[in-house]
Amino acid sequence: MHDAKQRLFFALWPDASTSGALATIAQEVAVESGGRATAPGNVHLTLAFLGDQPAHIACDLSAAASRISAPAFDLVFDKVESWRKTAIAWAGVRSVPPPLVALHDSVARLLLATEIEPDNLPFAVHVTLARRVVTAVRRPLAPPLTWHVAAFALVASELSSAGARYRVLSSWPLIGNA
Ligand code: 2AM
Repeated sequence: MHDAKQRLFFALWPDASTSGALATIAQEVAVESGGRATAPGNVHLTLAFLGDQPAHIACDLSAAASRISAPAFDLVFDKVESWRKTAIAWAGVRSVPPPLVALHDSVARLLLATEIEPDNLPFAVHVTLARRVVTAVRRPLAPPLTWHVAAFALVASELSSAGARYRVLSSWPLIGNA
Protein backbone atom coordinates (compact mmCIF):
# COMPACT_ATOMS: atom_id res chain seq x y z
CA MET A 1 0.00 0.00 0.00
CA HIS A 2 1.21 3.50 -0.74
CA ASP A 3 2.56 5.12 2.41
CA ALA A 4 2.63 8.89 1.91
CA LYS A 5 5.54 10.85 3.34
CA GLN A 6 5.27 13.52 5.99
CA ARG A 7 7.92 16.11 6.75
CA LEU A 8 8.15 15.93 10.53
CA PHE A 9 9.89 17.71 13.38
CA PHE A 10 9.69 17.89 17.16
CA ALA A 11 9.30 21.43 18.44
CA LEU A 12 8.36 23.71 21.26
CA TRP A 13 5.15 25.39 20.20
CA PRO A 14 4.37 28.76 21.84
CA ASP A 15 1.09 29.61 23.56
CA ALA A 16 -0.98 32.32 21.86
CA SER A 17 0.45 35.19 23.89
CA THR A 18 4.11 34.16 23.38
CA SER A 19 3.43 33.43 19.72
CA GLY A 20 1.94 36.92 19.28
CA ALA A 21 4.88 38.57 21.04
CA LEU A 22 7.42 36.64 18.93
CA ALA A 23 5.47 37.45 15.75
CA THR A 24 5.63 41.17 16.61
CA ILE A 25 9.40 40.92 17.13
CA ALA A 26 9.63 38.99 13.85
CA GLN A 27 7.95 41.88 12.00
CA GLU A 28 10.43 44.37 13.48
CA VAL A 29 13.42 42.15 12.69
CA ALA A 30 12.20 41.57 9.13
CA VAL A 31 12.15 45.33 8.53
CA GLU A 32 15.56 45.73 10.19
CA SER A 33 17.17 42.90 8.21
CA GLY A 34 15.37 43.22 4.87
CA GLY A 35 14.06 39.66 5.30
CA ARG A 36 10.63 38.03 5.32
CA ALA A 37 9.02 37.60 8.71
CA THR A 38 7.99 34.10 9.83
CA ALA A 39 4.20 33.81 9.48
CA PRO A 40 2.64 34.43 12.91
CA GLY A 41 1.14 30.93 13.20
CA ASN A 42 4.45 29.28 12.26
CA VAL A 43 6.67 30.62 15.05
CA HIS A 44 8.31 27.75 16.98
CA LEU A 45 11.56 26.33 18.34
CA THR A 46 12.79 23.16 16.61
CA LEU A 47 14.02 20.37 18.91
CA ALA A 48 14.79 17.86 16.16
CA PHE A 49 14.18 17.88 12.42
CA LEU A 50 13.26 14.45 11.07
CA GLY A 51 12.71 15.24 7.39
CA ASP A 52 10.42 13.19 5.17
CA GLN A 53 9.13 10.10 6.96
CA PRO A 54 6.52 7.45 6.09
CA ALA A 55 3.19 8.70 7.45
CA HIS A 56 2.77 5.72 9.82
CA ILE A 57 5.92 6.79 11.74
CA ALA A 58 4.01 9.66 13.37
CA CYS A 59 1.97 7.11 15.39
CA ASP A 60 5.10 5.30 16.64
CA LEU A 61 6.74 8.61 17.50
CA SER A 62 3.65 9.82 19.34
CA ALA A 63 3.47 6.65 21.42
CA ALA A 64 7.16 6.98 22.35
CA ALA A 65 6.96 10.72 23.01
CA SER A 66 4.03 10.27 25.38
CA ARG A 67 6.41 8.32 27.66
CA ILE A 68 8.87 11.22 27.99
CA SER A 69 8.68 12.77 31.42
CA ALA A 70 10.42 16.14 31.65
CA PRO A 71 9.92 19.31 33.68
CA ALA A 72 8.43 22.59 32.42
CA PHE A 73 10.85 25.54 32.27
CA ASP A 74 11.20 29.19 31.31
CA LEU A 75 13.10 30.34 28.23
CA VAL A 76 14.26 33.94 28.37
CA PHE A 77 14.86 35.34 24.88
CA ASP A 78 17.33 38.15 25.28
CA LYS A 79 19.10 38.48 21.92
CA VAL A 80 18.44 38.68 18.19
CA GLU A 81 21.08 37.50 15.74
CA SER A 82 21.38 36.28 12.17
CA TRP A 83 23.30 33.57 10.32
CA ARG A 84 24.83 34.56 7.01
CA LYS A 85 24.95 31.05 5.58
CA THR A 86 21.24 30.34 5.95
CA ALA A 87 20.19 34.02 5.75
CA ILE A 88 17.90 33.74 8.73
CA ALA A 89 17.47 36.07 11.69
CA TRP A 90 16.53 34.48 14.96
CA ALA A 91 15.76 35.08 18.62
CA GLY A 92 17.99 33.31 21.11
CA VAL A 93 18.81 32.89 24.77
CA ARG A 94 22.12 33.71 26.51
CA SER A 95 21.41 31.07 29.10
CA VAL A 96 20.17 27.65 27.94
CA PRO A 97 18.13 26.08 30.76
CA PRO A 98 19.28 22.54 31.70
CA PRO A 99 15.68 21.17 31.36
CA LEU A 100 15.73 22.19 27.69
CA VAL A 101 18.98 20.27 27.15
CA ALA A 102 17.45 17.28 28.99
CA LEU A 103 14.30 17.41 26.84
CA HIS A 104 16.38 17.63 23.68
CA ASP A 105 18.42 14.61 24.83
CA SER A 106 15.23 12.64 25.56
CA VAL A 107 13.92 13.34 22.07
CA ALA A 108 17.29 12.37 20.55
CA ARG A 109 17.17 9.04 22.47
CA LEU A 110 13.60 8.45 21.29
CA LEU A 111 14.73 8.95 17.69
CA LEU A 112 17.63 6.54 18.14
CA ALA A 113 15.22 3.95 19.56
CA THR A 114 12.89 4.50 16.59
CA GLU A 115 15.88 4.21 14.24
CA ILE A 116 15.29 7.66 12.79
CA GLU A 117 18.35 9.69 12.00
CA PRO A 118 17.78 13.36 12.68
CA ASP A 119 20.23 15.84 11.19
CA ASN A 120 23.48 15.78 13.09
CA LEU A 121 23.80 19.48 13.52
CA PRO A 122 24.52 20.63 17.06
CA PHE A 123 21.40 21.84 18.88
CA ALA A 124 21.30 25.61 18.31
CA VAL A 125 18.54 27.06 20.47
CA HIS A 126 16.77 29.56 18.24
CA VAL A 127 13.39 30.74 16.99
CA THR A 128 13.52 31.75 13.34
CA LEU A 129 12.09 35.26 13.00
CA ALA A 130 12.91 36.11 9.38
CA ARG A 131 14.30 34.39 6.30
CA ARG A 132 16.21 35.71 3.31
CA VAL A 133 17.77 38.46 5.38
CA VAL A 134 20.13 40.81 3.57
CA THR A 135 21.45 42.86 6.52
CA ALA A 136 23.04 41.13 9.51
CA VAL A 137 21.46 41.64 12.93
CA ARG A 138 23.16 41.20 16.30
CA ARG A 139 21.64 42.96 19.27
CA PRO A 140 20.11 42.41 22.67
CA LEU A 141 16.37 41.86 22.80
CA ALA A 142 15.13 44.50 25.21
CA PRO A 143 13.04 43.95 27.13
CA PRO A 144 13.66 40.20 27.11
CA LEU A 145 10.74 37.90 26.37
CA THR A 146 10.01 35.03 28.75
CA TRP A 147 8.31 31.94 27.30
CA HIS A 148 6.99 29.50 29.87
CA VAL A 149 7.50 26.19 28.06
CA ALA A 150 4.75 23.86 29.20
CA ALA A 151 4.65 21.29 26.37
CA PHE A 152 6.50 19.88 23.38
CA ALA A 153 4.99 18.79 20.09
CA LEU A 154 5.31 16.66 16.97
CA VAL A 155 4.70 18.87 13.95
CA ALA A 156 4.19 18.28 10.22
CA SER A 157 5.52 20.77 7.69
CA GLU A 158 3.24 21.10 4.70
CA LEU A 159 4.48 22.93 1.63
CA SER A 160 2.09 24.89 -0.55
CA SER A 161 2.35 27.72 -3.03
CA ALA A 162 1.87 30.09 -0.08
CA GLY A 163 4.97 28.63 1.64
CA ALA A 164 5.41 26.17 4.50
CA ARG A 165 2.57 25.69 6.94
CA TYR A 166 3.22 23.84 10.17
CA ARG A 167 0.56 21.62 11.74
CA VAL A 168 0.84 20.33 15.31
CA LEU A 169 -0.01 16.61 15.17
CA SER A 170 0.27 15.89 18.90
CA SER A 171 1.63 17.64 21.95
CA TRP A 172 2.61 16.46 25.43
CA PRO A 173 2.62 18.46 28.65
CA LEU A 174 5.77 18.97 30.66
CA ILE A 175 5.66 18.30 34.38
CA GLY A 176 4.99 21.08 36.84
CA ASN A 177 2.98 23.03 34.38
CA ALA A 178 0.60 25.20 36.41
P1 2AM B 1 14.59 26.53 11.78
O1 2AM B 1 14.38 25.75 13.06
O2 2AM B 1 15.91 27.22 11.69
O3 2AM B 1 13.46 27.50 11.55
C1 2AM B 1 10.72 22.82 9.86
O4 2AM B 1 11.30 22.86 8.60
C2 2AM B 1 11.63 23.35 10.92
O5 2AM B 1 12.76 22.48 11.08
C3 2AM B 1 12.18 24.73 10.64
O6 2AM B 1 12.00 25.44 11.82
C4 2AM B 1 13.63 24.52 10.30
O7 2AM B 1 14.56 25.49 10.58
C5 2AM B 1 13.95 23.25 11.04
N1 2AM B 1 15.00 22.49 10.36
C6 2AM B 1 16.10 22.01 10.95
N2 2AM B 1 16.86 21.34 10.06
C7 2AM B 1 16.23 21.43 8.87
C8 2AM B 1 16.52 20.96 7.56
N3 2AM B 1 17.62 20.25 7.29
N4 2AM B 1 15.65 21.26 6.58
C9 2AM B 1 14.53 21.98 6.83
N5 2AM B 1 14.20 22.43 8.04
C10 2AM B 1 15.04 22.17 9.05
